[in-house]
Amino acid sequence: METNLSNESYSYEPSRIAPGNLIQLSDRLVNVRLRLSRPEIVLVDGFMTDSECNELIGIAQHKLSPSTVVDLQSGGKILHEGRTSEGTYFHRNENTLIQQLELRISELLNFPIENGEGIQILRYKIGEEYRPHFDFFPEQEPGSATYLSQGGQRISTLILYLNEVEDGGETIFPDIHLSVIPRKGSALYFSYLNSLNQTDPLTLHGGAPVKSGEKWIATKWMRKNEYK
Ligand code: PD2
Ligand code: ZN
Repeated sequence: METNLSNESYSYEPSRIAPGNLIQLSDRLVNVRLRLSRPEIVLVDGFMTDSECNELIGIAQHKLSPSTVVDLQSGGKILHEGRTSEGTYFHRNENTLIQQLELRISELLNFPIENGEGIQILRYKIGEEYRPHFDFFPEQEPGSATYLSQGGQRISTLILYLNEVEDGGETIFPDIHLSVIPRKGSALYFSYLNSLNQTDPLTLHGGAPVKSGEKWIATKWMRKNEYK
């Protein structure tokens, strides 16, 4: 399969996320604030409590290391000037908070926990950014093979905003001219793989440089198949 280059060839399918302004999950009622259908983007408020956000930052902050990107030739992980944050991962089920979040995410997305990668935490300091990129793996590149062999292609991303950013740090979608301003406890979902294995080129996105304060997020990527 090739990554499609024109939006015309991506076929949009019904959202996995329930309709309505309020979505009742087993432990929380969350508020939908924005829905876009092409590309599919959903913004939800009240996904995490302030204390959950603080706790997640607290357990991540002592184990950060410089973020990497995938080298498309070798499949290795390399440092890159386009991604200057620091980050860390938690395995699925690693602790009680992670377990609760995994369950909540799987209920919001109506998708199995088993298809999720471990939650990634990122911290951006002033000037740090993640330049526009796709979260799916380009299938024609040799370096993608290792990643695709475990769980298949990524289908969607959920970004959880863990703090308020004084200035900058928006999640940007340059091709559709959209900026999402981080809000503590909110969740931003976007999906980019359909049942025909097409990937949506309109989901090019990035993390704009932080201008003042710090930015903390958690990212959950879902795969097409079970991820071990
Ligand atoms: O920090 C962000 O807003 C951001 C932007 C783009 C995070 C990611 N991508 C990611 O974790 O993939
Ligand atoms: Zn991304």
